[in-house]
Amino acid sequence: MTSTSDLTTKKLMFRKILIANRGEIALRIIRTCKEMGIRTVAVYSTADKDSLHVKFADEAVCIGKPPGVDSYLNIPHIMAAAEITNADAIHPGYGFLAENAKFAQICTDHKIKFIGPTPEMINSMGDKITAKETMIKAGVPVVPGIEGLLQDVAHAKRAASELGYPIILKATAGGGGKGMRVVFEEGEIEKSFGNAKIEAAASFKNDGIYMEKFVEEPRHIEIQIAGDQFGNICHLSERDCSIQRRHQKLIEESPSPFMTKELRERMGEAAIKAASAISYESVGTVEFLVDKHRNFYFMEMNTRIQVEHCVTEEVINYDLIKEQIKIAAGEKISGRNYYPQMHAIECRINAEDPYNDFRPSPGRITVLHQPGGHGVRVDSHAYAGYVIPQYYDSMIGKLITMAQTREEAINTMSRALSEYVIEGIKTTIPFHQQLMQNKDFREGNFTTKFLEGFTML
Ligand code: MV4
Repeated sequence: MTSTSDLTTKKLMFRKILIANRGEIALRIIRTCKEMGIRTVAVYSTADKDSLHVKFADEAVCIGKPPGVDSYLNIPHIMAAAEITNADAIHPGYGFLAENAKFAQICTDHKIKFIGPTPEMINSMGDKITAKETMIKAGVPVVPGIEGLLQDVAHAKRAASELGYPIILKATAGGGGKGMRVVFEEGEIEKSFGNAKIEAAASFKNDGIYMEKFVEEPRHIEIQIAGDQFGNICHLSERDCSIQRRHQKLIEESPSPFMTKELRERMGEAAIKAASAISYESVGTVEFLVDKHRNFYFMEMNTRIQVEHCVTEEVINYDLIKEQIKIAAGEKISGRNYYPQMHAIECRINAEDPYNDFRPSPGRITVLHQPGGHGVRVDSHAYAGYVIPQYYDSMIGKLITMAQTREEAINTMSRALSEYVIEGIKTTIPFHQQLMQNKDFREGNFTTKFLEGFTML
C-alpha cells in the first residue's frame, strides 16, 4: 500500500482485491468492491472461463485445471496471480482457502492482506478440542463431555457410562458432521468409535476423537459477530440454520422463530465472550446447539464469511462484506450490537434433484428467469446458457426474501419461488415450494431433525 502522506496514521483502503473464489460469493464480493471503488481481480479454473465472476471483475487470471487442488486450492497459483496483478489484498470467500491458516500466513509473508482473521485465530478454532477448552476457560457454555481425546475403545466405554447414553463421538479436526457418530448403547460403541476414527483419518488426516453428551432434537442457531483491530467486538444477532439435510443447510432465517429477547441477549453475550477469548478480528460466526429448554451450548466458531450472511444483512441493513473489508483495512467498527428490524429467509437453490435424493444435476441452464419485486434478493452467478460444472458444489444461487413479519417473508418466498424458472437442469426449487406450505415450518416448529421426516409430494 502506498501512502499519500507520511504523517497520516489512518490506513488507506485497498486499491485492488483479488478474490480467491468462484460462483455467487466471488460475484458478491466484486459487487461490494465496485461500490467501494476498489479494483477487482478474479481467478478462475478452465471450467469457469465463462463464469460471471470472470466477466464482472476488472481483471481475470486463469489459475489452472478444474479440480480444486489445481486451481482454487492451489496456493502458489493464487499467489502468482496476486503478484502479477499487484493486488494488495486477497478475499478468500467461503470454502476453499477461507479457513486455511497456512494460506493466511503466506499472504502476510507476501505483504498481501488476507481479508479475514490471523492464522492464530483460524488455528485456535480449527481444532475442536482446543476450541472447546478455550470456551470453557472463557465461561461460554459447552455440551457436557469428556476432556481431551479418547485413547481407545475401553476409554470410550468408561467415558460413555460416566456421561450416560446417548453420547456423540466427534472428530477434533472435524466440522460438518464428518467423523461423527451418535451412540445409544454400549454394544454399539466399539464399531462406532472405529468407524469415526477411520472417517476422521480419511477426511482430515487426523483421527483424534472426543466425546460429548448427545443433545436430542436441538436447534442450530448461530450468532454473527464482528471484531476490529482495536479490540471492539459486537454481535449482529442470530440466524436459525436448523433446516439441514446431511449437514448441508437448505434454509436459513433471521430472526430465529425460537428466539426470545432474553435468549438473544444471553447468546449474543456468549458469542462476544467466545470471540473475545481469541481477540477475534474480522467477521465470524459462533454456532450453538439450543435444546428444547432453551439451554444453549457452543458448537464451533466459523472464522469466515458464511453462505447465509445475507439474511443478517437484510434484517440489520448492513453490508457484511463491506464491513469485513473495512476491518481488514484497519477501520474501527461502531462497537454496538445490532438487532433484527425485519424478517429474512434464504433458500439455497442447488443444481440437485429433490425427487431423486438430491442427486447433483450439473449441465447447461437453457432458460432462466429470476424473480424480483418487493422484498426479493437473488444472489446468483447463473445466466441463460451457463454450464454448471461438475467439479464444485451444486449451489447456483440464493433466494432471499424479507418482510416485516415471518409470515409475510414466507409468503413472499412462495411467490418468488413461483416466478423462478430454471430449465435444463434439476433444482431444489420444488423442495422449497413444498417446504413453504408445510404447517410445522410455517409455525416455526422445527429442529435439526425436521428434514428426516419430510418427503416430497
Ligand atoms: C451435536 C449434536 C447433538 N449433540 N453435538 C453436527 C455437525 C457438527 N457441527 C455438530 N453437529 C451436531 N453436534 C451434540 N453434543 C447434533 C449435531 C447435529 C446437527 C447440528 C446442527 C445442525 C444439524 C445437525 C444434524 C445432525 C446432528
